[in-house]
Amino acid sequence: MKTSTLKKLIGTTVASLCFVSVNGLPAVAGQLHNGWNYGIDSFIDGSGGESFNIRGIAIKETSDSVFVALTGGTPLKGVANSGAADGNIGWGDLFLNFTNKNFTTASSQKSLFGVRFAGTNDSQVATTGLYGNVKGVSVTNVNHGYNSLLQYYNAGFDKANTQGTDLATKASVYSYFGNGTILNVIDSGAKKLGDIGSLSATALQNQGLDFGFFKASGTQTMGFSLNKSDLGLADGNYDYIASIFLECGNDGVALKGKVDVPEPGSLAGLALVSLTVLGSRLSKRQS
Ligand SMILES: [Ca+2]
Ligand SMILES: [Ca+2]
Ligand SMILES: [Ca+2]
Repeated sequence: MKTSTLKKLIGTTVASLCFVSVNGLPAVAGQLHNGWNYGIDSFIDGSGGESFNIRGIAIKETSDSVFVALTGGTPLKGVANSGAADGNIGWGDLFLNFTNKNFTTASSQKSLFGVRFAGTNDSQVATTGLYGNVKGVSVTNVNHGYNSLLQYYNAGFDKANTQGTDLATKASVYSYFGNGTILNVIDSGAKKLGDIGSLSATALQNQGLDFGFFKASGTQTMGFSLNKSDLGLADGNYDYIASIFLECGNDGVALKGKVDVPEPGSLAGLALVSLTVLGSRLSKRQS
């Protein structure tokens, strides 16, 4: 086969891969840019200033991994604060809700997934990682925080996009979280499903992350990756809502998206295999 024919074939394969990937992206929610799905948070709803202000969340999926990125003013290891029991206020845990029920229902039924990615926070699970059978519990009371979401809103933070662009109104936030206790870390009864990989701002940038496109870059950008197979989902498309609050409840953000779990040996998988084979043939020919 001529090299030009091979190149054409590879071109076709790449085009069909892109087509598959476009179809796998969320249809309604989020703001898509360069393979990432973004939820941009209000810039003026961080109680206590920029150290406690989230600016955005973004999620990207590949065939086997899910990447999560966060940006704002809160460092991964939190901020020293004498009002907190452990002298520090930082990030809570990230929750993933695939149930199509609201957060409070999914939490009380222990049907959330959760990720502890901040190794020094007040999570009730011992180590960082992905967890299943998750219920949320609140640690706002030991982090100089809000007793309820109602109290947070009444303290002057009734702004647009307080839970990001996907839960833009207070009514939609109350409908999802209720207006009571802010459940912000994984409870101790959760089951560990797998480890996560920590990702620096540079590593995320290399994955195409660009909060700057939305003028939403914070001074702190961090993230992690998890293995899709650790979620234990059968092949199919799954809508989810991802959400996170700081330990004090001083800010939070949510994102609606879709995860595609491919069937083993599916079209995308086969296309990827043939692309790899063709690519290696081509490079052999050229060498
Ligand atoms: Ca914010
Ligand atoms: Ca703390
Ligand atoms: Ca917020």
